[in-house]
Amino acid sequence: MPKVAVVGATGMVGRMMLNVLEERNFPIDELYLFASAKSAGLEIEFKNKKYIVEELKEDSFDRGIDIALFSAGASTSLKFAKIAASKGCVVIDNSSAWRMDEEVPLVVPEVNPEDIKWNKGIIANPNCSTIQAVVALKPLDLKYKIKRIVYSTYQAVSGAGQSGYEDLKNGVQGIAPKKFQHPIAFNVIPHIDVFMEDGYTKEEIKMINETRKIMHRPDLKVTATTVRVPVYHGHSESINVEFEKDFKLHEVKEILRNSPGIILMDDPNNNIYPMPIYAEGKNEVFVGRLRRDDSVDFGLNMWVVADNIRKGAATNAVQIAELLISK
Ligand code: 2RA
Repeated sequence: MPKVAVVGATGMVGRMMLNVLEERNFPIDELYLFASAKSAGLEIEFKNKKYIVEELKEDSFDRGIDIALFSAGASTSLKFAKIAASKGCVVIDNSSAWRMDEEVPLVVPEVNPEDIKWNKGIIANPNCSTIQAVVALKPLDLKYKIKRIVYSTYQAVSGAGQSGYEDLKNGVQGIAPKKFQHPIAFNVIPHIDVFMEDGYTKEEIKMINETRKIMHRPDLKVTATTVRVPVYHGHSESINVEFEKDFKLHEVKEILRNSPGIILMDDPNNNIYPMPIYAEGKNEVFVGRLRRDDSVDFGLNMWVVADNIRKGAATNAVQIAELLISK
């Protein structure tokens, strides 16, 4: 059984990683919890046993740790992932630090599990909004070959961490935001992460580049608009896809219904479609509102929702760890 570490164990995603490891009964010989000096000494319970959080240091991985799940931000990952890998540990990193590095596979287990084979000690977990999109798109790309994607996202405040969550909670009582640039309560903000020179935000660029890398389609035409909405948990996405080949809507539904990690929720006559309040706490990607886009030859509109802290982060990371130990 592997020795496992969670780095960033006290954060929102780190705690969820522990929940998911426990729920899925991931085999663990020894568990180590790391965080910054500020959180060191805190106690966290895992499988009815209390663990003390340790400060992450350069020698933290000198104990034969096999797998480390990192969710402590890009600067921590840049500093410590290579140190961990040099000691024989495989790092599954939830930050953006390594995602576009050519030496690092970027993996969604339902989409490109084979890419874990060429890891050199670091495997990157994609951005939450990308993960749920590619789970829904990959089976359709295999059958009809995607020509172009237009993403429009409606992203929950928890994607911005605990402080994003607090901004919404306080905002409904009229308290000014600390994390976001504007009030998020009773508002939507078309701005996630920083603006780049071309007018896109970094979140939008992540969706574009990561989709291409995960789907092995470097030239795929993709564009995105990413928006923060006053929802605690669960990112929603309107995805407009144009295929090379024609499709039948009933076939698309059948493919999605039978694809791993997807729950089809598409019964408009009964008001059934995915929504964040239903996706919260679940590990699957929910897909609905499927309809033809007749403004192009072979176009499809879809609505895709998932729990951003689970499938968009912790669950995907634990699934990668499961792939590693299943080899
Ligand atoms: C967000 N996608 O929702 C980001 C988190 N990685 O802010």
